[in-house]
Amino acid sequence: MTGKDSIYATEQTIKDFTFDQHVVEVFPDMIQRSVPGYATIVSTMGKLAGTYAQSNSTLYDLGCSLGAVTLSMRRNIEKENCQIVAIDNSSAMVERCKLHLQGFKSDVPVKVELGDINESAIENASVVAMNFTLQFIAPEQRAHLLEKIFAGLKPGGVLLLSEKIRGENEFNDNLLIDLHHDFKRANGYSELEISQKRTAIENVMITDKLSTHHARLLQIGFKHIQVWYQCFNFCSLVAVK
Ligand code: GEK
Repeated sequence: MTGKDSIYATEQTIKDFTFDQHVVEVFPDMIQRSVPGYATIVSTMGKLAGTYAQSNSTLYDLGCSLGAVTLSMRRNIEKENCQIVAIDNSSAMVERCKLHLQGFKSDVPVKVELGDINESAIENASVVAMNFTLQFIAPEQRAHLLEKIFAGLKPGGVLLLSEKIRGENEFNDNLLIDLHHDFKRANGYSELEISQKRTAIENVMITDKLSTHHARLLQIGFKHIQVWYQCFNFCSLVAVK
């Protein structure tokens, strides 16, 4: 059972945000009230995985948290002999993810692994999903991780990448931040919760501009890059090898 996110509801000394047991307990509520369109993004990533999955290949869910994207991909895979590898470096997340996945039946095998995606092998992949995970990787490691993913993808394989983005300039960034904060208020977060969460996350989640993502993916060699979703400062794209 998971509950309502009230982690920052009381005034406190703010430490850097981590994906610990407290976060696991409220994660579905937290992400759903914080990320506009989360349910649409997860279900569409599943559909895209169904379209791009290749027979005899592996689909990856990097930074899987409780396995929402894994489940969505698994529901949509129709090709033969596919498996899913879901990886997260939070042991609390991985333990809960395994329990959660046991609640659903499927013929597609899933391996849930505790590990750092910077160190994990990506091999024989037709689909690699990173739903709001790259933003937690140190900026200087991002290109290397994406190069490894590109190398592990089969021709025609895809990266499904969702990210919180930074506006292209200060004015645009503030406009998007204001809209996002309004969204959080409308979902019941108080001013204190919004501001304390912002402080907790600012050293751990460094966002890139959409133009930075686009240029980096092109530079790495992705052939087609298409943003299919954006609401405020949250976007999701497909990059095809
Ligand atoms: C969802 N995709 O529900 N290696 C492995 N995992 C990592 C690393 C790393 N180096 N860094 C962070 N994580 C999910 C949501 S949440 C996004 C993803 C959010 C993991 C971290 O432990 C957390 O579970 C996840 O990436 C990011 O569709 O909470 O905004």
